[in-house]
Amino acid sequence: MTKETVIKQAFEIAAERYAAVGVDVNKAMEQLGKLSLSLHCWQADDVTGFENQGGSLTGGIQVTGNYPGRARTIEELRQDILKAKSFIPGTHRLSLHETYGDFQGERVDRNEVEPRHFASWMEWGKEHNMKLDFNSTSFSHPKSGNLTLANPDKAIRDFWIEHTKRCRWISNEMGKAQGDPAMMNLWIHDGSKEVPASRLRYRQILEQSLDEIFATKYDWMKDCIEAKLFGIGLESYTVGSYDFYLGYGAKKQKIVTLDTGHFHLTESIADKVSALLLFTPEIMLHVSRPIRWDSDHVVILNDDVMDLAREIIRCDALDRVHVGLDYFDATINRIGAYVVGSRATQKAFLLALLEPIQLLRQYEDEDKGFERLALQEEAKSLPWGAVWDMFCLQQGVPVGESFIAEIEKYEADVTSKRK
Ligand code: RNT
Ligand code: ZN
Repeated sequence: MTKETVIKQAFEIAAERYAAVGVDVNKAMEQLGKLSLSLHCWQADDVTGFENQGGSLTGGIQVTGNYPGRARTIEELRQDILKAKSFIPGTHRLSLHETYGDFQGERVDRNEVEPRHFASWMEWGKEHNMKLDFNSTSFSHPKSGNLTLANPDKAIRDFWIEHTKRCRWISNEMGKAQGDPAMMNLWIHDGSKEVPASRLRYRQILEQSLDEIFATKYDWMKDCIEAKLFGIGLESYTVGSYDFYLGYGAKKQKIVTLDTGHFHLTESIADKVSALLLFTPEIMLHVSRPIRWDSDHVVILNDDVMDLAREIIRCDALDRVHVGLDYFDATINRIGAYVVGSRATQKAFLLALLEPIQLLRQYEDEDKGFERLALQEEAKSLPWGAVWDMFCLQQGVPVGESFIAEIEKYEADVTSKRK
């Protein structure tokens, strides 16, 4: 039997097993095909960007490892992203940070950036069928310090307000050019190592800065605000905590970004989805994998990601949830890291789409607790892998582990030669 025949036969059998519990596998694959991930551009170069080449990463975030082959230029980054994309089924977006502009050797400070610095990205995105999302960048800059938008020093605060306003403008131009709003994520690292004398003071300042930033209305971008628990060196207090942004988002109808690494480790992010959907317009996700802290390990198919995807599907909210990735691992092949994390996220959504939800809900309505539990358990071992393989085959990307050798080849031919 050829590999293709094996995949097809396994799929036929799987389809029958799923049909027996009321699940249409073709419909699930069709829905999965429409789910675009927003791939984070910063996995390929360890969050370096193209602004101050050689400057160190600040803002309480850290990349560990020094595996050879980091993308050093915009050309290398684009080449790596296209390579990664070729192993990920479906059509995806690209999330850029402000520091990834095409500055062409010009020194452009954060309060001077303009849409023209992203013109080549917009063309590139169009050419490769990748819509763009955007992020303002508060870290890795001489004015970053411990406080940016929440800084009592008006000069510094105004610098970052101007930066963030310009990032919204850029996002809007991206959205307009691609005929689809760009998601603009606002995450700042503001906080302190020790407990401040007034937690309130900085939050009041941040609220005012945000109001000023959001005063302009745009049609082609959507504002997302990302909270965090703590940063390295900023352990005692984070101005933009979850409570802060949840409150702000609910009050001002902004999209709250849930980064799966930004909560206490036993807190369920999945449980937040249905609550946010009731009170905020949409949800932005940063899918990541925290190990003991916000370590940004490569996403794998674990319970946290499966629970999260399942909740989104159970809420029938694929059209209101934007799935971005956010991790950075420099200890392994970086293109491999993209592919493993992206495919794991997609697998979680496939599993969610294959859940025999009608039958589970029927049991629940009938107060049949044992039956519901038993079916949930049985669903875990239904042959979803055969559906995943078929999805990859249909989408023209490598099935199963066959992408490993291809990434090794790219490493031998391209990334290992970057010295
Ligand atoms: C940091 C946030 C933020 C960044 C990126 C680079 O903890 O998660 O989203 O990871 O903006
Ligand atoms: Zn994040």
